[in-house]
Amino acid sequence: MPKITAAKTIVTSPGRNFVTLKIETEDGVTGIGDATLNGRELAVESYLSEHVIPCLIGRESHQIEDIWQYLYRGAYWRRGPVTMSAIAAVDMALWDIKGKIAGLPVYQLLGGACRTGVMVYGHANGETIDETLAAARDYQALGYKAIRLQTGVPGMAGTYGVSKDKLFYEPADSDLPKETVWSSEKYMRVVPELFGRAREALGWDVHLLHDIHHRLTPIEAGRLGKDLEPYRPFWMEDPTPAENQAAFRLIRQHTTTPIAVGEIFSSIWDCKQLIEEQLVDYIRATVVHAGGLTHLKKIAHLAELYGVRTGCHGATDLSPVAMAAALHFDLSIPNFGVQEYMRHTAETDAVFPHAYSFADGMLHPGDAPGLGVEIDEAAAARHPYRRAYLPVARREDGSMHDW
Ligand code: KDG
Ligand code: MG
Repeated sequence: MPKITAAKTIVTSPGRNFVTLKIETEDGVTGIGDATLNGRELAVESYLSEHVIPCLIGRESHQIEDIWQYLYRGAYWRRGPVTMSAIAAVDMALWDIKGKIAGLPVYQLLGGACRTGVMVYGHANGETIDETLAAARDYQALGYKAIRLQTGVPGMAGTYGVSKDKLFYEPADSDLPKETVWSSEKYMRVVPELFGRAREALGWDVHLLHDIHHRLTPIEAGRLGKDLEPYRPFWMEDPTPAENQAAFRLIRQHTTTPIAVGEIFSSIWDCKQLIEEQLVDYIRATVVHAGGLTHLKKIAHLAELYGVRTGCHGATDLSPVAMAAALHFDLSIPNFGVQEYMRHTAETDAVFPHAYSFADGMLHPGDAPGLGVEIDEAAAARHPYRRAYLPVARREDGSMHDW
């Protein structure tokens, strides 16, 4: 079994920051993993360089589960986004190496394809409902079967999900956190209107999604879900902060609008009650922030028992390496729901050449051995790290709110 002989991190910013771990075996096979944690990139980089890489050298690269357990249990300090993103990067890189040695794409190692492709959703957004609907029509023209709709809220500048550049929404765009203003009352008036107009303009043969981004109280979320029911949304995402998993019981009592949660979860323990009590319909934990493929498989298997499907996070702050890993995972599990897909810029794609491709509303990871993504280190070096924070939100009276 090939031993790990070297590992290093690569930090690059082709339009936005990415942290990549590269592991090499004694046979010269290399694998890469994504370790990007938006706005906290160097914390994960340092955790990897200072605390993880020294423990990897000399280990058997094929022993993916044992290395996962070693890094998780062996740290004593468990879970949390920094630790779990670092473990995820190691895990992805080891699956990549195993696939390259086997000469197989990773989805074959995970059990083989359960479907012909991975249905993805794109982000349509605009300052006004008309702009959002125009963007949604562009996505329909590109072949998308599922579209997320976000619109500006009258009377509020800088609404979550509304970008300057239509295809490349990027919220982490300032050297210090930008302050935005939030009003749940104003927001809750505009979203049902958006969905009503969307059904008139786009018809019923397209899945429509919406991200609340942790902004509402449980009872507010229950009311918004009820108001959206006539328009049959595919899901409402992150309706309320999820630290208190029991809070979702209240939302469930009031609405049949499906609920998706989990993009900021880092382990199966964050999902456990939501899944076991069937308080959500889609679990959005993703490969880079929830411990890699090894851990995400366990979350998906638990969800399968309770009829919960997956809907992995796939914003642009997940690098093409994490996107590829998610696609191998999505293709191989029975309870896949949908995959988020925000297109990366051409600059990012040039740093991370990849085998996955989009056609007819679906992504496919391709059949290159391993994950099917490489990092062009010379191109990466041309884009040095730049500090970039996500915004923060305050209510109209100046008090802090969840961004
Ligand atoms: O880093 C934060 C983004 O990934 C997040 O704001 C995007 O909520 C998001 C989504 O659903 O893509
Ligand atoms: Mg989200």
